[in-house]
Amino acid sequence: MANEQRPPRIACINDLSGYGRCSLTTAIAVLSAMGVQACPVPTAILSKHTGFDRYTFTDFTPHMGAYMADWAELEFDAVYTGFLGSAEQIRLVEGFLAQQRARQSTPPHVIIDTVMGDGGKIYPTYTPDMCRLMRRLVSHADVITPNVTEACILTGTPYSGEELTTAQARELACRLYELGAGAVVITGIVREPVLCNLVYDGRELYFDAETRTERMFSGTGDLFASIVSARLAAGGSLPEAVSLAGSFIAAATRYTLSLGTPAMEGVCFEPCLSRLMHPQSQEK
Ligand code: PXL
Repeated sequence: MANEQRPPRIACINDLSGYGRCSLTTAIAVLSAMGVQACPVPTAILSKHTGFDRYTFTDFTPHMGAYMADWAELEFDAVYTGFLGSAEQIRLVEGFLAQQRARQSTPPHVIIDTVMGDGGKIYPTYTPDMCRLMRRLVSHADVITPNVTEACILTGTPYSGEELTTAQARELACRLYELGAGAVVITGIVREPVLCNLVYDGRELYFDAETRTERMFSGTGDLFASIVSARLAAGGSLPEAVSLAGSFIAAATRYTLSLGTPAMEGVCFEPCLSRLMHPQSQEK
């Protein structure tokens, strides 16, 4: 739990994509707006995210071990992981989690955003060995936030689109939960006319619904996991965190649609950040 003398502190292990609003640029902005100290561990440095036709990619794996070892005396209220670019990085994250657990009497919240794919396709950087290690990594999480594609990959379920019946969604959530995380949130399930996030903690299962907008934007998964991580680190409950994340993304997406910017540029969330500044006062 956060030390009352300072803001909550989160280690954010994710890539830095210079353009396109995702991963660390999103996490740092959102956490800061929510009064949480964002401490980044870059996994890779890209000029733009991989949805663009052209980008540069610099793998940060060789530097991550020393970087995180240098943090051995620091204590984090949460560890939040996103895009991991190699099998070695997944092992390094496991080591960092073990280091943090060994240090602290109250272990950190662990939020693993299983960034592995989208739209039924696995990202080209993801190898079968990384999938195996990611299945192992999620067993250390308090909360995992896969989209439907990632939920299918993790559970070996054939992907048949983002639209799921209640029975299919329940089956997917139960199979994910069996991988060992404390709670599972499957994001972006289409249940016309709404878009849902399914929450399952081994006891309760429910859908948190938002109005569906006509277009989808990249980086919404990063917004979602960042908001959930910040609320949990600040002592909020998972249902409250999921509801805040869903309503923020819906509002910021509607605003972005009104601007007419390209989907690749992500959600223009910056002018909306004030909605996150006092989340307790935000009603749906
Ligand atoms: O938003 C997920 C994400 C994170 N990091 C990189 C990406 C993407 C999605 O395309 O390319 C580098």
